[in-house]
Amino acid sequence: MPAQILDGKQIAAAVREEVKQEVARLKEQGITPGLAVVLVGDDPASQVYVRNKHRACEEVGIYSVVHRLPGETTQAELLDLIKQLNNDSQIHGILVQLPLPPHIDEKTVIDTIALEKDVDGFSPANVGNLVIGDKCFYPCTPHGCMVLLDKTGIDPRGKKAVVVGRSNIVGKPMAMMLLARHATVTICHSRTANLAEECRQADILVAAVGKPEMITGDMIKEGAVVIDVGINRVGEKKLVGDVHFESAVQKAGWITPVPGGVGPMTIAMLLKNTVEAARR
Ligand code: NAP
Ligand code: LUD
Repeated sequence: MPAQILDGKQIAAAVREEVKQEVARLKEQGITPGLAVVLVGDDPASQVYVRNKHRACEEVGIYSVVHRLPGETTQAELLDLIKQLNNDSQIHGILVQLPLPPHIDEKTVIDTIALEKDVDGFSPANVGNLVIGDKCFYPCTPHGCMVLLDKTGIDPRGKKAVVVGRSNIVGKPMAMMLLARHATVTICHSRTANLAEECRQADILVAAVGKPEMITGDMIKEGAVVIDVGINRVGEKKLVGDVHFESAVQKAGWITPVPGGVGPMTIAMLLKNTVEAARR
């Protein structure tokens, strides 16, 4: 029997509806949550994501400002803008869309965002809090994956989870969040000796690699939950994940599609974090 679909698009819509109601309640108390998104340069994918974030904010009543800066913007100019946003009382969340042009140091930029406005959850202090289990912002993409599991009634406790990819924005925080929910977690990467063998152990398999369709059905345990974080553009328009959907759907118990899986959840979690920032 083919896998059931973890419908990110639908679950994200339900989350946005919840957020909309929370925003209405905050507004009654005189607080309008505000998000500033900063986009440097004209990367086409980033433009799509930033536009979607802005639209999602408007839909739920979050005040949203997008700062579109030219690719030649200097690091000093970008840091000045972030400092200004740090001091802007209408802005509760600040997100600098990645990747940045090569002449700008991502770490310096992220370090400049005030901790209480770091709705991406990328700053060292926030990551530290995540690791030790203190109050923090959950990075949007792994948070979205966890909510997909929760809303579907899949409890990671005691399950074997394998995360393929160890990036700071997806793989590592994903592994930490699954661990916090009592999964037994393995993290795989480009030097993992036998990736297929590791993946076949997984009750929950998360792919965040950035390699089109590299996780194939033969690498998946019968009935596993497969979460495909990958977004890869192949050819002119086609979007595929890191998982080869056609073969994986025959083995998995649950699987996320691409598009319509993790992507919309990432945006919904950004809205949630922005409301949380405003509430604090
Ligand atoms: P990244 O920073 O490029 O990290 C990729 C990870 O995959 C690295 O840890 C790398 O290992 C590992 N890797 C590369 N080739 C591998 C191989 N052959 N076998 C095993 N592991 C391998 O990417 P990212 O930012 O985490 O993003 C991953 C994917 O998710 C991309 O397609 C990205 O577009 C997508 N993404 C989607 C969302 C969303 O909302 N849906 C959000 C963020 C990212 P090493 O560390 O050893 O190099
Ligand atoms: N930088 C992100 N860079 C890239 N997919 C996203 C993303 C929505 N600072 C910062 O938003 O959280 C971030 N914070 N990221 N990403 C990737 C990553 C960042 C990726 C996909 C989508 C956000 C999304 O909406 C749609 C889907 O999967 O259904 C498809 C949209 C399309 O490309 O047509």
